[in-house]
Amino acid sequence: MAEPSGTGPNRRHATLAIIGLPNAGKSTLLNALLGQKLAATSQIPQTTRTKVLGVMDRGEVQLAFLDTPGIHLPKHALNERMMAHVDQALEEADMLLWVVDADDYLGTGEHALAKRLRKLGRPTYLLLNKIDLLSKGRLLEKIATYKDLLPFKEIVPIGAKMGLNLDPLWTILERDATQPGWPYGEEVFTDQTERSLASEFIREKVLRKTREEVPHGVAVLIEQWLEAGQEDYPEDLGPEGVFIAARILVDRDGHRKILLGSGGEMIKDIRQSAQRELKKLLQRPVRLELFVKVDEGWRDRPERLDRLSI
Ligand SMILES: Nc1nc2c(ncn2[C@@H]2O[C@H](COP(=O)(O)OP(=O)(O)OP(=O)(O)O)[C@@H](O)[C@H]2O)c(=O)[nH]1
Ligand SMILES: [Mg+2]
Repeated sequence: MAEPSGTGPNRRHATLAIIGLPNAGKSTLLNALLGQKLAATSQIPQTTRTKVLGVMDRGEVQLAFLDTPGIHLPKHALNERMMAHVDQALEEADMLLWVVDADDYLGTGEHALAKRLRKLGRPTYLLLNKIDLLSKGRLLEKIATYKDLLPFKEIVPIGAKMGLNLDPLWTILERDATQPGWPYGEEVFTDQTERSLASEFIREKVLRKTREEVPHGVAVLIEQWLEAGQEDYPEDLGPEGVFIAARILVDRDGHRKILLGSGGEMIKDIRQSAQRELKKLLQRPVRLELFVKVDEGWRDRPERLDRLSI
């Protein structure tokens, strides 16, 4: 019979916050570590808006990873809430994984974060990400540039997107996870619901297909989630299917027009790729319907942010 969680005599754990500036590759790393997609990723900075838990049990060790929004100066209430998620993760974590884009230069954002982490004094690992974009010589230069920024526990070069050099990272984390017991049951993989994952994956498709100001003003609300037997469920979807209707909020009418695209081409494309992804996620037939709605100023309305669980 399986041991109940936390009771094995040698069981230990660590809670690790994955932190850093926007676009460093934090969510890509979370997905790579978990071997499954949990977090939306895109080339647009500020993709992640909340804290996302992913739990991995490896032998006696349980590692609880917290993906977080990229650290930036908040312009809207939305961004303030995003930064509150970072604060919370920093509070909860006993170890920090600071992900940097090693292909980018070390700037004021990194210096500000280093200062904050120095004060916090938590064991911090520097993950130099995107090593696929660097020559060995440049990587060595980068290590030299970063190494005196903080007394890092370790500096590990990785390539989250291709899963490069994750084995040494696992070895280090398993070695250093020393908190007694397991906080999560063996069945716990994430704190995200199917609905929240679905809305994030739909938003991801929007981010990947739009540019400039549009992605930052987009949010997705799941309006309907119907299974066989429920009223209005389209019976031709079969007994295993799920019908999902989602509303895409945009900040202004110009953005709505961009999202629809000429002759509705853009939204059709987004719908199709999101529907494909949701089928993979839910492992069942999915029919997705999308509606685009202008909700000016939603990023500064607390009740809207509550409804979006941000
Ligand atoms: N070349 C390369 N690109 C990567 C790597 N890891 C991540 N990326 C890309 O970097 C971009 C940002 O990745 P995300 O994982 O969304 O970054 P993030 O740090 O979570 O960003 P925010 O949520 O906005 O803070 C995406 O286009 C990724 O595909 C890598 O190892 N190599
Ligand atoms: Mg992210």
